[in-house]
Amino acid sequence: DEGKQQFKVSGMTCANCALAIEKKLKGIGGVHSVAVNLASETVTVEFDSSVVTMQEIFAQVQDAGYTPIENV
Ligand code: 9UX
Repeated sequence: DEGKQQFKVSGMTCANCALAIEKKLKGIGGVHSVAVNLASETVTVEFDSSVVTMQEIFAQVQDAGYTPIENV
């Protein structure tokens, strides 16, 4: 099933942060697209929810050193 979710990320303060999160999330199986908006500190992901969960995506954001805040 195709899922789409937008969430805020705390600690993402420069373009390299945004790129690091984008690369990290694009490396997850089942993630189809990642769009990071630095100005609004939001990330939008499209993913196959039968392959990967938001829980796993949040865990990967944290593993990259950032804090996923909440779904928006
Ligand atoms: Mo920029 Mo982000 O120097 O952790 S990469 S603040």
